Amino acid sequence: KYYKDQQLSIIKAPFCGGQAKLGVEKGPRYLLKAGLESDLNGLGWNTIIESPLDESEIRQQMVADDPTDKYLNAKRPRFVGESNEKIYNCIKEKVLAFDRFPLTIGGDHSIGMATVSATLEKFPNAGLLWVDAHTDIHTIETTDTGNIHGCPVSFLLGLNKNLNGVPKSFDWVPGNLRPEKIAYIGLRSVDPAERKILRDLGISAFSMYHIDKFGINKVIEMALESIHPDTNGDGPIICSFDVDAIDPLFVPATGVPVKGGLTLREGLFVAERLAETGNLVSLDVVECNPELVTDGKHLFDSVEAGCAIARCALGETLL
Ligand code: B3U
Ligand code: MN
Ligand code: MN
Repeated sequence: KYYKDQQLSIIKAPFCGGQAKLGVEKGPRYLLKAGLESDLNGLGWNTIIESPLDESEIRQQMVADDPTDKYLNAKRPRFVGESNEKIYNCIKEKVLAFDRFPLTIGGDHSIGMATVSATLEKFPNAGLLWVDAHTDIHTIETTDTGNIHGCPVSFLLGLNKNLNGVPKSFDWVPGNLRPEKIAYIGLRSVDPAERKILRDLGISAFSMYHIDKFGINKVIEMALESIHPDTNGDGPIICSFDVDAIDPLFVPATGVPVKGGLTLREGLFVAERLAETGNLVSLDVVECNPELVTDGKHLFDSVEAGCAIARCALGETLL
C-alpha cells in the first residue's frame, strides 16, 4: 500500500553501545548468515543490504571504553548518538528516499531512535508498535542502569530535549512523536520512573497481563485502534520488535531476558497480523545476541526466531 513493488532494504545495525554486553553487534551478521535475505527474496522481495556501521569498528570502540563519554548516569551518549545518526541518515537517504521498505536488524534497541525517526519523516501519521518486555522509555536522567537501549522511546518523544547539558550527539533526533501514537505489546519489566512517564503521558501499554486476559489477537486490535483511533486502526504502522518480548524459552540469546513472555507463536502472530493489515511501513528486529548462548540449539532457536519475525511481518504466512 505504501511502497512500490516489493523493494526492500535490509539495514544492518551492528550496534552494542546502548547496553553493556558485547555480542549484540553480531546479530545482523548471524540473521543474514541464517538465510534471511534469500528467504525474503523467496517471498517476492527485491533486496538491497545497507551497512551504515562497521561491526568490528563498533566492537573495538565498545571495548576501548572512552571514560569521558558519559552524561550523568547515561553510558556512551556520544557513541550512541553518533552511531544512530549514521543509521538515521542511511535509512532516510538510501532507503526511504527510494521508496524502499526498511527492515533494520540489530543490534541493541537504542537504534529504534534512528529507525523510527527516519520513518516518521516519510509517514508523519504513522503509529508506533513497540513489542518488548521493556518500555525503553527512561530519559537519560531517569535511567538506573545507564544503558541507553532503555531510553530510545524518550528520545522519540523529545523528553530529553530541554534537559540541561544533553550531549549534542542527539541533536539530530526530531523528537516529535506524539504519545498517543505509541502502543506497547508484551510488557513485563517496567521501572518505576518509566511507569510514571507512561501514566503522565497516557501511553497505551498492553502487558502480558492483557495478553493473558484478552488474547493476543484482541490486544493487537486494541493497540492498532489506539494508534489510529479515527480510522478504526487503519493507517501506517512502524513496528520495533525486541526479540526479548518472546519468552526466553524460545529466545534465550538476548541481553536482558525476562521470564513469562510471549510464546513463539504469539510473537509470530503479531508479525503475521501486521503483514495482513498491509499497513506496515518499517520493521526493526533487535537485541539478538549470538554470544549469550550456552549451546548451539540456543543460538539456532534465537537467530531463527529473529528471522521468523521478519519473514512473518513481510508476508510469509499470508497465503
Ligand atoms: N529498564 C531497564 C532494563 C531494560 C530496558 N531495556 C532493556 N533492558 N533491554 C533499563 O536498563 O533501563
Ligand atoms: Mn527493547
Ligand atoms: Mn527489551
